Amino acid sequence: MTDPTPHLIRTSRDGDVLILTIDNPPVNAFSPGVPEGLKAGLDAAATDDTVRAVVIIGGGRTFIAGADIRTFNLPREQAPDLRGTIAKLDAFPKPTVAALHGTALGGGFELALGCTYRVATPDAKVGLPEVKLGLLPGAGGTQRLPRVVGVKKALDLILSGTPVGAAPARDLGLIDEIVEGDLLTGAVAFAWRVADVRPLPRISERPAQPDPEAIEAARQSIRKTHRGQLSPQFIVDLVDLATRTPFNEGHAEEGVKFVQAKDSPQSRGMRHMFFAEREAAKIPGLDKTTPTTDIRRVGVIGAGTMGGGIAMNFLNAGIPVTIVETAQENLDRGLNTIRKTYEASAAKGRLKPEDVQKRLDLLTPTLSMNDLGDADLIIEAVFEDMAVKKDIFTRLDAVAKPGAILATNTSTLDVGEIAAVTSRPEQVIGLHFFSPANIMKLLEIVRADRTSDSVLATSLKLSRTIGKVGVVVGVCNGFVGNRMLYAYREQASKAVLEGATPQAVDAAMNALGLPMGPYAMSDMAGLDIGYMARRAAAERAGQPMPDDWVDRVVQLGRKGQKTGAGVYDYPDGSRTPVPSPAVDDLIQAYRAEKGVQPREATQDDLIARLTATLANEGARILEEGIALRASDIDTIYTYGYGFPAYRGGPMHYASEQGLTTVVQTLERHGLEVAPLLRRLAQEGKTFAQYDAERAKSQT
Ligand code: 3H9
Repeated sequence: MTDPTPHLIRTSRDGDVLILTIDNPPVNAFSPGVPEGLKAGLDAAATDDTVRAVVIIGGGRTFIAGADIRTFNLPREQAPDLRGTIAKLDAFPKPTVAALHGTALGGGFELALGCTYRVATPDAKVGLPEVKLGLLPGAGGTQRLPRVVGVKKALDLILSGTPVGAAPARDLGLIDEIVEGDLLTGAVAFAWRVADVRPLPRISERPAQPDPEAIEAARQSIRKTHRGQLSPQFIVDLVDLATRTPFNEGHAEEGVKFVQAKDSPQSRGMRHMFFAEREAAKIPGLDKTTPTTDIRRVGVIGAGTMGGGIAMNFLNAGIPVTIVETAQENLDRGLNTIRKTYEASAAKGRLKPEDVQKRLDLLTPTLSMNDLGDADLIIEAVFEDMAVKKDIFTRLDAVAKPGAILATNTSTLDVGEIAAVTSRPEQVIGLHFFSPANIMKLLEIVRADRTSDSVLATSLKLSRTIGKVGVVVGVCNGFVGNRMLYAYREQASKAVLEGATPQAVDAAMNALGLPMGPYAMSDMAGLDIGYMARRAAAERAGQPMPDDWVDRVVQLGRKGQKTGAGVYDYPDGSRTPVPSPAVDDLIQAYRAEKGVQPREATQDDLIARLTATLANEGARILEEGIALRASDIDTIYTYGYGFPAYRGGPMHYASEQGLTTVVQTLERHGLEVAPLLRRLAQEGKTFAQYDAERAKSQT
């Protein structure tokens, strides 16, 4: 037989089994060329009497990892026909075997479910992660999965989007056989065994049992877990539908809902985040040839909340840590917190009990910095005081071995100034973790003026090793995330001065999808922290501290949840914010003092004002070269500050609103518009276009 499939599919034969190999690296996404090749191969095999069965397998490192996400912006007629390809498989007159390795995800797994059989390597993973892109499985997944695993399990898998391993997938009936040894050989052997079995076991012909309780429970749960999101609601409706209609009807409805979800701003936002996160790892001037250091042992200075959390990242990754404190009491307290955190994880079943001790065994506590001589990376995590940090780095310079990376976890201070006290400023970098450092996924990697490429490349690699999303930023007060936070808080404060209540500001941000507004968040973190940072920044700039009603709240001794009172009251040790009459009085007196006549602000106006402020500060950060791309800013703000991924981060959100609208909002509130933002608005462009143009000019 001549090769009928010149596209992204390779065709071969093993006796009477036709093998279709998808060849679309790196992840065999279902791109244009894949459906054409598969369909042509199937058409040829259907009429060829010498073919008794078909095996579909992925070339390279994986089976199909899903529809090609980049094609979702194409006009419908140009989109690769995944649903049509699976329909062809479903109607195919001979057995089809999907041979799975790597990650069979989304449309890839749906294609496998459209085959008559599935075999997999022991380490393969299968799943339907579309919800993480604001989508739903749109190629039969919502209709086939409940027919195999039942409504409850199907909802668990599709709503979590978390892939499952081959063994649990086999136990669920999603995989027919696990192949030890060569996958293709095993798949062909399986195909021979089933070649004559009739009728063909088609999932679409099975019934799905109704489970109204599971449907109701899922509806309740997504209100909390996926607040404000569209696609999870569609998913529950469609899985329910699978139990009440013939396959074709449910499948048709799934197609309609998929397009609705795909065309929604929510999915555009989440798809933007998918690529933004991956783009952040690409730094102009660095490539695979940039040398990196192996980080085999880490030192952490400071066993407080931050130092302890930082240490845990490395212990979790199996990297030994030496942790240094100045007093035994502080060291003991820090160790105790780490132990308790691990024990709590084990109690919740998130960590095997034996792993608690294994991780603690990797930790060496000490009171002497001299014990850091064998560390490849040392991270300083003491309080924000330049003099203290300079002293530590001077001492570290004397103790650390040549080539060791010296990092500071400062969230505000000039990393270059800290580096300058050492004899090796090129080895110094900022690694800004976010609290709680063992949980938050963001790592701002602060490149100072003399940081070497190798130290930067090592830090980026390390961020992946410890499961963080590393984003490279430059030096300025607050770097990217905190600098934007300062501008946002300042604007929130002005909005309150002008008439909004703190709870209205928080409710607006909550409605946008942030888990907490600025005041609930400051109360939780400690109001005095921002106060001290502002005071220190003013001192550094040699200016008086700007007057702000929030600072007067702190001056009353109301430091947030920890003192039972901040912007809100927290009666009887509760963590639920309650509006405070005392703060209300304080705000009214403050307005009177400033001669401000309060006026109401609508929720939409508050959202527009605060998000415009974020984008405006972001635009300045971009202009100054502190961030490399607008998408990096989105990654930082989403992973570090709770901006909802389905809004795509503040820069993407501003582009969705239209940058002209954003400029008008800023002007309406008397704010100075960043020149870059004004220019893009005038040119009718988005921040994504700005990123794309810059990337082009750099190549
Ligand atoms: C879907 O299937 C809808 C259907 O239900 C219905 C349709 C009708 N498309 O992550 P990595 C790129 S929705 C396009 O660094 P890893 C990625 O951008 C889809 N490109 O590797 C990167 O490019 P670059 C459901 C994709 O080993 C490169 O591949 N599927 C896609 O760490 C390497 O990626 C998903 O949501 C794609 N689908 O992780 C799965 N996937 O080198 C999404 C990856 O230029 N993918 N790329 O930066 C993943 O979860 C991970 O990529 C995977 C590999 C686990 C596969």
